[in-house]
Amino acid sequence: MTERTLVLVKPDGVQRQLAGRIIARFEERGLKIVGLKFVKVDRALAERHYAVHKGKPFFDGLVAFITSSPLVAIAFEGPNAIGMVRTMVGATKPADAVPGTIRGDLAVEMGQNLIHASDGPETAATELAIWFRPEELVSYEREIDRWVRGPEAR
Ligand code: IDP
Ligand code: MG
Repeated sequence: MTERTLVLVKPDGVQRQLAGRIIARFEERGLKIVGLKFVKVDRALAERHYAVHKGKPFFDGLVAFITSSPLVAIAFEGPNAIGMVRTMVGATKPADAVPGTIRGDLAVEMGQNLIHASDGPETAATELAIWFRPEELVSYEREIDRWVRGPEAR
């Protein structure tokens, strides 16, 4: 099923100048960019995005970090995109993230694990609405998509 999911290249990714490389990994896989923006996050947006973690011991540090410096927000679309992106991102704790995943290749610190990715269909819908206005998510067809849809689409 075609899905859309939210990816954030968090401030550590921008600071380490890895934003392009991280976006490229999803692009190379074949996921389609349907929204993209560079954002200096304020506290209200950070608290909305991480509302599920409110009250946890790491919440204040997480909000402080994500508001400290700009990030890149991307909406990706593709077959089973939500789970596919999570698999590519790897475990939250970089020590547990297997090589080949983005965190497993590029991160060592839990608080600087480079990426946020929606963890299910409900969160993807909620998070995409937090980060993008409807008109900022663009539907378009690539030439290769016609081959996926079958002969009558070509
Ligand atoms: P996820 O990013 O893999 O979905 P979540 O459990 O949703 O992981 O946590 C959100 C973010 O909060 C993590 O990516 C990480 O940066 C941070 N975080 C989660 N748990 C801890 C912790 O125990 N200590 C410090 N930071 C944490
Ligand atoms: Mg999460």
